Amino acid sequence: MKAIVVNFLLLFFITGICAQDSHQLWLRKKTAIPVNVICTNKSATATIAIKELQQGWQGKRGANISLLIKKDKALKADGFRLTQSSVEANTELGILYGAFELLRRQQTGQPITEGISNPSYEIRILNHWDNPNGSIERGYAGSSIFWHKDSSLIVTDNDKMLWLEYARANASVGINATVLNNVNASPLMLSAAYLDRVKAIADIFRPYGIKVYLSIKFSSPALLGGLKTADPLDTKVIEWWKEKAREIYSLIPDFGGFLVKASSEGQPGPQDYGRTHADGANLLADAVGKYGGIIMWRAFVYSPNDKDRAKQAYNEFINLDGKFHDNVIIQVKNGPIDFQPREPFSPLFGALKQTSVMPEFQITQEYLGHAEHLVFLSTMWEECLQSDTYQQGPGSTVARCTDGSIYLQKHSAIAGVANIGLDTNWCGHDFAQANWYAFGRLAWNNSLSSDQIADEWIKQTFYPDVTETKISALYSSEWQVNFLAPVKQMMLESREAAVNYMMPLGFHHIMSANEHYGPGPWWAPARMRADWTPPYYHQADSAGVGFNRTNTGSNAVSQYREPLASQFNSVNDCPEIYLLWFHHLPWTYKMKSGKTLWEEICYHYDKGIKQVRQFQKIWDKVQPYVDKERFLSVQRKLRNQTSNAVLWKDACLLYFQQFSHMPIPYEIERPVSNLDEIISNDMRRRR
Ligand code: GCW
Repeated sequence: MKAIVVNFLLLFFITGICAQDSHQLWLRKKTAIPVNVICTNKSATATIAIKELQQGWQGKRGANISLLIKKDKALKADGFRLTQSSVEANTELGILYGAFELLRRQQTGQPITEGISNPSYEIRILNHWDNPNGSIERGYAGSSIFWHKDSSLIVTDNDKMLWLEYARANASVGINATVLNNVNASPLMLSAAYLDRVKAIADIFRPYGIKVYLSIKFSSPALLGGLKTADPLDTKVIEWWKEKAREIYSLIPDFGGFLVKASSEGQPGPQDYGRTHADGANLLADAVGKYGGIIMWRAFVYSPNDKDRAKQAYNEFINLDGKFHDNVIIQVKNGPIDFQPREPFSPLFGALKQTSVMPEFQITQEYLGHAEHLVFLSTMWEECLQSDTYQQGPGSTVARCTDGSIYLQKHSAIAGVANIGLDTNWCGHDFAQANWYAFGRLAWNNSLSSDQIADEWIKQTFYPDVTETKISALYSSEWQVNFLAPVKQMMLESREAAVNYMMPLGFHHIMSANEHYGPGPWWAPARMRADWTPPYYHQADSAGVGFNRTNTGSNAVSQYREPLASQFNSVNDCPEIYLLWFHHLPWTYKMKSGKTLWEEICYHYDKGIKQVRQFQKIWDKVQPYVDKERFLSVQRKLRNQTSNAVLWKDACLLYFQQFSHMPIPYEIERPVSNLDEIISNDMRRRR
């Protein structure tokens, strides 16, 4: 018996695979090596930095490391300077971020070279779409960590513990702000009882440098304040917001500001009173301005005043450029429609030249398989950030148009719609944690590569626990070849795979209605607003498929700066990844590969399935390197992902075949379901 126990322990230590709790994210407990941290600052933030270094140090035993706050003109905001033996910064938060960077480099085997690191964006913010009853719009990882299911506002010890862990995780990647509630906002959020809870959250977040923001309902002065109107030019309304701001800032002196979804999808807004977005945003900006508050005003609007939804946000905002007050930032989704698996960048980026503009990414996978599919979104965000808008000549990337490199914007920011809930692993899927991580890293440095981000995340999240002597061995070990490399390859390919089996070649918005999981290109109930139905987007008929946004169609191409407008307009020059976004083409259209458009569509769906099957193989093979709990959970999800990918392929190919009247190429695996069954199952779910 004794021998069995000894053998078991030996195995445990050799492999180093202890059942790591997925709750720890990329911040797994380590066997720390002693270090001597020298720091005269005793603030709460500095104390956290000291503790983190002591608990996570993987460098030289007994090293001296000093944390120094000193004026350094090369450093921006909470940036930091690293040397072999110190972290220097202008602020305490800079020290904390520097400490986390030092630890990250040690744990990921990157050299500690001397140099500075400045954040790309001043505000790096998560948006939680959490409701006061604890539900989360488009949330797939359980209920809210901020609001209880029974709507109770009592702050429990468990709440405090979670908020602390959440703040620490965010600070470790440089996220410094968060919006605590849904953009489809309840007016309740601004009532005294709710503000008390917001204060409790803010107090816990403060040492970690996380500022709290709230989403507001534009009609709050009427709904909460009992006024007759919420007209932004009404003096009583103006007073109401000023008074509300005073009340909030007396509780939370460093309150960040408001996020606003107005005149969009049924939400009230300034347009209800014949006013503009600028009137609405400036009203709020003036109320919070004297306290240093910010208004993030969303450009996700699409009143059907143009036949092409993709053009509407640009049309509503472009003439308001320069009309917003300095503390307003216009928050723009990456693409012109709505977080689809692939969209070209929104033409508002770079086009608004005298207004601060911030990108909004969606970390939660509303359109990308929820918490069931393994999809690493970093590559999608990288694609958007690196897209060239040409607005100020070549090189005017979305990143540079929003981070202050090109335009003299007063504030710079970037938002990510969070994928966080009460699930033990926070995000529902163990690999969805990588998307939270990636958002933070890109917000800090918008030119990081997805390859580097995935590399860092895997090393910190799946690394076997190592000791001082083993760390270097591990970097040259088979772990890299057998685990790191294949898993990284899977992550980096995963978004393209999802595009292939869901919406390849520029298809968009053909998912099933409401829950946005699975295919639904047929869905078009009578009397439904057309631009909420898939046929509006794919425009399939016997003549062909795709949305004509060229100058013979909606002319959405004209919202892009040359040379892009001409490039997107020309069927020969348009990148094939956007082909059906911009063009309506015959099924027999000849693609660059020599195949017909129909064949190319078929091969893309098929490729997507092959890719996911390959992911299953990769994952099954890495079993010896992962703890059982995470291995089985990811394995099960990959199985679901594959069957969902097959459903996507069958549904889309069989549906579109009704128009193309062409055979599915014979070397491709045949559909395993019938279209009428797929549709009737979909309808049944909906009833
Ligand atoms: O994508 C759509 C979602 C809505 C969301 C909206 C928005 C919060 O389906 O659930 O509402 O976008 O971004 O406002």
